[in-house]
Amino acid sequence: MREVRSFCRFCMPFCGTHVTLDEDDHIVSVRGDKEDLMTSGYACMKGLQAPASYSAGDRVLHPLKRQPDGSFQRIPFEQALDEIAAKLRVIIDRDGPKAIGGYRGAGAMLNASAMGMVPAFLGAIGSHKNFSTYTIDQSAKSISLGRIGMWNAPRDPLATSDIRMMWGVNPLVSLATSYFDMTNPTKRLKDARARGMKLIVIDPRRTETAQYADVFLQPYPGEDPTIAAGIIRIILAEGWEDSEFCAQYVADLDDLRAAVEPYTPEYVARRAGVDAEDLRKAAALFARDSKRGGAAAGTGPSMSPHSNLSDHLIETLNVICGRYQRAGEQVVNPGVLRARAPQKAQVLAAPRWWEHGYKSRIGGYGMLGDEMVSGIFCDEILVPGEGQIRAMFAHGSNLANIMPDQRKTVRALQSLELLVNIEPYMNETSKLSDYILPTKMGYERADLTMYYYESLYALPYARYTPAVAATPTGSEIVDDWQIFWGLARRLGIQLVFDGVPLDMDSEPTTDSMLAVVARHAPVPFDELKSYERGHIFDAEPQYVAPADPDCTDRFTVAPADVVQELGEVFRESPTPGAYLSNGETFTHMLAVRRVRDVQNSCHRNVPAIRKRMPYNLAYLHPDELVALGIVAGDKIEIISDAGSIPAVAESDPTVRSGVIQITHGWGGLPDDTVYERDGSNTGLLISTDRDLDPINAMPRMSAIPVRIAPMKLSVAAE
Ligand SMILES: Nc1nc2c(c(=O)[nH]1)N[C@H]1C(S)=C(S)[C@@H](COP(=O)(O)OP(=O)(O)OC[C@H]3O[C@@H](n4cnc5c(=O)[nH]c(N)nc54)[C@H](O)[C@@H]3O)O[C@H]1N2
Ligand SMILES: Nc1nc2c(c(=O)[nH]1)N[C@H]1C(S)=C(S)[C@@H](COP(=O)(O)OP(=O)(O)OC[C@H]3O[C@@H](n4cnc5c(=O)[nH]c(N)nc54)[C@H](O)[C@@H]3O)O[C@H]1N2
Ligand code: SF4
Ligand SMILES: [Mo]
Repeated sequence: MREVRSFCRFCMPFCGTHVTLDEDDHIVSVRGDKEDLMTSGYACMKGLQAPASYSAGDRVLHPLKRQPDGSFQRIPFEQALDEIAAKLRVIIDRDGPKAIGGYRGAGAMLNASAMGMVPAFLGAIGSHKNFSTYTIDQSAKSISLGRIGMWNAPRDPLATSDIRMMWGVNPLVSLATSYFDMTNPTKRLKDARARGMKLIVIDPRRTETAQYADVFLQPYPGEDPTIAAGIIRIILAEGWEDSEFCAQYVADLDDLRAAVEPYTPEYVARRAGVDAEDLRKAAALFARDSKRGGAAAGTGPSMSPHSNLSDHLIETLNVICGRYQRAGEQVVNPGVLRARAPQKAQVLAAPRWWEHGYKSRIGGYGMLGDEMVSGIFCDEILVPGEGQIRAMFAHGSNLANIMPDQRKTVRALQSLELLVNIEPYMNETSKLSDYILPTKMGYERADLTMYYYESLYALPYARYTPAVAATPTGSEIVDDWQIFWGLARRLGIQLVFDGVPLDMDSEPTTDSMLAVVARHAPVPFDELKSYERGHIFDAEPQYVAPADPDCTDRFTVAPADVVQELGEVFRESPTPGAYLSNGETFTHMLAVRRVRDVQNSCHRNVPAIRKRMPYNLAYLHPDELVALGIVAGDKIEIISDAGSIPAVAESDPTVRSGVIQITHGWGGLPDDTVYERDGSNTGLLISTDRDLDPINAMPRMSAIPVRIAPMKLSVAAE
């Protein structure tokens, strides 16, 4: 037995750990490293269960190929690549490169040598069919920046914030939040509050995070545009905005003022189910009583209808209150692995990226960055015609489980000529795949802390780890990037990884891939590797520079499409308890929510976790249970206009009345699910045939109108 230091790679904080290995270098146990520079010993249940997770019974130990009878048989890795490359060549010759697609999920993103691979591979082929979970997550953030414009320096950092306003985000559980600190967030929040920072939380649930709030609004889900418009209206009416900043940098403040005019405190309070006085308290605390710090949303607003409008109005709070760093102020995290960008106290006018360049044949949706939007993923596969996707690489994403509209997703995946799943486990997507190419798990590979999202760290921190654990005995498992490199070589195409062309003649190593990622670091790669616990690279501070003298760009807070949607929202005026959707009436709102024990669809294969959480419970306020005539532990059916799922009801006083919450990532394939064994898939309640937001095609994944039927009744009714 021996102990080594490394970091967990199950989710974004990458907690520093001590890993105990047996004589074969397999993991025996994991514990948090108290001396870790960022996470100070924090490690969660999921991370501590890594040994059980890595050796779970459904881990795929060899490349597998589907047989005509649906069973899977081992196939040597190189042969699998030969066969896949041959199929790709046939499809590309026949249908062109647009028939090849890729989809990245968390398994691809939390892996520095792999995360750039799908775009690199598709780019080399010449296909735009590059998707990721970003567009069923918080893609609204890109739309806000694209329409408001961007301050060329960071928002006010946590260290100097006297206020934070959190909309539908629960960092104390999700540990994955932008614009906070995801490394040990409970400690960070306590520390910030101890030095006087105030907190406003807006969430239909009194969350773990909301326990620390100075002002807490508990609205119905889906009312963020209403509430944000109401708060903006109060701020502007009272003159609490930063008028100097607005005069200099905001082009259309009067248009904004006019657009939010109908959103009076009384109207907002009635509609959103909050107290008008609390709304005023939130506005005053944010804008009048605080000078620095800002507002940001998580998945709550970004998964509900009008996701882009919500995020736009939330970011607008930062704009009108001038909550950005100014010239001369220190940039707290200028980055380590990425090249340092110039930071200037100036605006870059709204770029509206999606209005230029490639548009999807489905719905005319444009690109977000270099990605297509997930809301049309299934139709890109199912709808015949020029550009139809015929082959798909799922990379670290359990598509058949986590995509909204599960039945349609399964139908789409089954209709493909070729589905390759790059994935360590026999999950729902694996079961539908033609080839499963299993990969190493975190501790089994060398890695770097996040580079693409490194700005989410509160400090300029980076860390390298070697592979510390051996892959399972007798397995044939590779690093993710080897799959793409091997296929590209067979197809005779040049891979460009993170902007650097790879040698296509002799295979790189994982370290050489990581050296590419780290090429902008302030120290040579070998020095970076030598810091056993990583390093905070603060030797050369960066300061916000003054604006370019000729810069005249301004923020646009009230562009025509935003004003129009705000008008539509006003006209919608839903009635709590009687929500109309697709011609039917529903009594409750289903709101998304994450739980501590699992990460999306992962960790369901760990016995200790299943003991705590055998299936995904449906949380309701105790009064709601009484009103429904049920008790905790009763089985219910949750019915939306798209489908229905069974669940066991659980009493939870933190959930607002009128709201039901159940986490995603559970259930098996649609016709092979037993709730007590598998849980339920909430994607069955969502349609991607309708209810897609404009621009980002975000499906309605929260604020879903539902009704709840005790299971006995529904069985009798059948
Ligand atoms: N343990 C664990 N951690 C995770 C994950 C996990 O599955 N498990 N998933 C990871 C992923 S992929 C992501 S993207 C992040 C997400 O991280 P978060 O965005 O923090 O996700 P949640 O913890 O679900 O918090 C969302 C909150 O939004 C509230 N909400 C729901 N609907 C609405 C609404 O319409 N308006 C408002 N204002 N609030 C609403 C919910 O009550 C909930 O408290 O978490 C990551 N971390
Ligand atoms: N209804 C509903 N649907 C949702 C959400 C919701 O709140 N409600 N949330 C959405 C959000 S925000 C997100 S981000 C998505 C999450 O969607 P996914 O990212 O697809 O979800 P995960 O279950 O985390 O899947 C990650 C997969 O990567 C695999 N994996 C782990 N490590 C590695 C590795 O090193 N290499 C490879 N190749 N694979 C690895 C895991 O086994 C797992 O199957 O779900 C979305 N879907
Ligand atoms: S799974 Fe837990 S231990 Fe691992 S990085 Fe995430 S929070 Fe840290
Ligand atoms: Mo996510």
